Amino acid sequence: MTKEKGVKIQASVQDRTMCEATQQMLEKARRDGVVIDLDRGYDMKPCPIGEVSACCKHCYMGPCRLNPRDPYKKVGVCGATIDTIEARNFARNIATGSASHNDHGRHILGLFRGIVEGRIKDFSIADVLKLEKVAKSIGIEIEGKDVQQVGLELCNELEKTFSNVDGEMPFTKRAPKVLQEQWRKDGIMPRGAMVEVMELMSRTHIGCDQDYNNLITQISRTALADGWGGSMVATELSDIMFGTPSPTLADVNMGVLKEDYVNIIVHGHEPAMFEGMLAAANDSFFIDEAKAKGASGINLVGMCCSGAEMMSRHGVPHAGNFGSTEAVVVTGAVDAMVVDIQCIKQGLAEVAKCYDTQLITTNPRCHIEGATHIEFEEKDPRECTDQILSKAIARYASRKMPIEIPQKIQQGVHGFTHEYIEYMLGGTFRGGYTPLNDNIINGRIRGVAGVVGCTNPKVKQDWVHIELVKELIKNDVLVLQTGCSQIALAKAGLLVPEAAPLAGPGLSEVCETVGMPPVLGLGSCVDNTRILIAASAMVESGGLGNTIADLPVAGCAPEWMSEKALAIGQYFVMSGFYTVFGIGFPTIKETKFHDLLFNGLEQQGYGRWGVAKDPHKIAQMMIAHIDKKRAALGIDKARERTLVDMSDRRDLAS
Ligand code: NFS
Repeated sequence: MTKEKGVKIQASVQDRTMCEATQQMLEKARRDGVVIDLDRGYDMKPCPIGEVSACCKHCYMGPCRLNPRDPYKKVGVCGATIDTIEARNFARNIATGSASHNDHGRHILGLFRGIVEGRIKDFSIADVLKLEKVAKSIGIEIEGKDVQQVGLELCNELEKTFSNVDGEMPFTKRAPKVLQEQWRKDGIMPRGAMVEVMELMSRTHIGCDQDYNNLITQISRTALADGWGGSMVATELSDIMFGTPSPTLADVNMGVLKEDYVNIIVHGHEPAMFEGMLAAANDSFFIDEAKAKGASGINLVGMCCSGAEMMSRHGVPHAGNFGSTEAVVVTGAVDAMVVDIQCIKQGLAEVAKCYDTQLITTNPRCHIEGATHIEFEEKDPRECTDQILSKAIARYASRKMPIEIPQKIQQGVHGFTHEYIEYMLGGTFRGGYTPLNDNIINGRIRGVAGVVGCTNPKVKQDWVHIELVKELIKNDVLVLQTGCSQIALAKAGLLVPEAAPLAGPGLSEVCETVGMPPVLGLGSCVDNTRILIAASAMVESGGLGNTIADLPVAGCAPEWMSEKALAIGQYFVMSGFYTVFGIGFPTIKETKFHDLLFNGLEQQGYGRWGVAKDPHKIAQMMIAHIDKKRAALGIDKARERTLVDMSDRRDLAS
């Protein structure tokens, strides 16, 4: 076993993570002499200049470094100011984040086209109603057309999401009218993702766009091309092909691994590969094969975002979030770790080697040195999945490692969607967002928050997520979640209706009446688009203003780390959300570019950015914003009255 050079292990495992299963595995890794990401992360001292984006390496006259403490003292060799440097760096982060989601969305569209054109036989359309609803939402006439024809027309229309060079991205039609008008007026209505990313990359070349006020337009257009483009295409088409989730009970945490089973973890972002694995793992041939080798069966579990999707759609157990992907291998119980794209740490290769786990890459976009590559193709999924199953069974049969599985497991309800929220609050006959809006107007629900995104080993894993969400619900803020944040709260036991008493009096009353948890899990990171649709439906329902920026809502990525998270944050801001990031932000507070992001955009009628490290401070900032919006809508008084009523009622009862 190897120990990485130069990594000093000082902090206790409790300082690294809130997750007890991950603590146990971190302890074991240290005993075994294996260094995993949680220790590498704490030991890394980030470059203080790069951390706040005060350096530029866009050309080879540099790299140029400015002084973060006195950012206007110097300029780059070409004369670039701190504002240009920060804006260009931010732009490239957004370009990468948006490109990642759009590449994923384009891939999902390719699969959908293969199905409707009859070339791909192993997948099908699972939700015809949703297909028709989505088609209608972007103006496709469905009357008298069969499923295949509607599918084909939807395909051709959504292709524009990526290939348009002018015109408007199809799903932007689903945004509130006022917001669409604003995007047009400000020249940030996204056209096609490829052209937006290309233009942003070109404008950030040395000697091109050197006014941060002009760069922000293309930054915003590229970010919107993510949220209202590739991410939304991925969510909607995945629902159509694999089924729209509805509340499903699922187990979360490392206790989902079973010592006497062949354990296979799928970790990544492509639901098609996971769906293919699920079908193959249920094949009696492989189950018999596993039994012949002494196993009780095959145990397929997920991690990270595609894991969150499979949990929502099929109740597939989930072993943990981004911060636990290396730690879970330390159990010795993982026979195969199967990965596709995005958020896959290269460090997995070394840890997998130490514990004799099969690390298998499956996507042509993501190979890892030291891993076995078995490519997954939708037109012949079994070619890949069957090889994986054989390798995992063989590894089970020759297990040499001692096995230690943390006995931590938590049940939760996952799989809420904007469609289900509509049904849950309104019922089949009067489904709609009116009951939610009414509860916001009468003050039982103070506002709605989206809490999403990664974990980051710069802070104690899960801690900021959990503290923040607890504080929000205590203050009657309904919380919608996705991705690794949702898993953090699921492990903490908040995704169950029984968590209602942790909420404030108004929210808990609504939860108890409806039988829902105060924290609703919506799925993976691309499923953040469900929050955009839900917010648009709230505007449409009436009583809460004319655009998303009027709503008493806020968003947060408490432990963000990726460029995708920045792209998501920017599309939320440009859709009207106040969006707070934990950890830190790649700008310097005293710069004009920072001021534009944190104040200027709001003055233009959009949302704005916020940043704070402490979860209680973040909660205060989000609640203050929600209250500001309530006051602007004139519904702040209603809430005061409701709260007096509630406490009066309690007084009477005591
Ligand atoms: Ni989203 Fe962060 Fe990754 Fe998913 Fe998890 S780390 S930006 S939540 S798995 S994409």
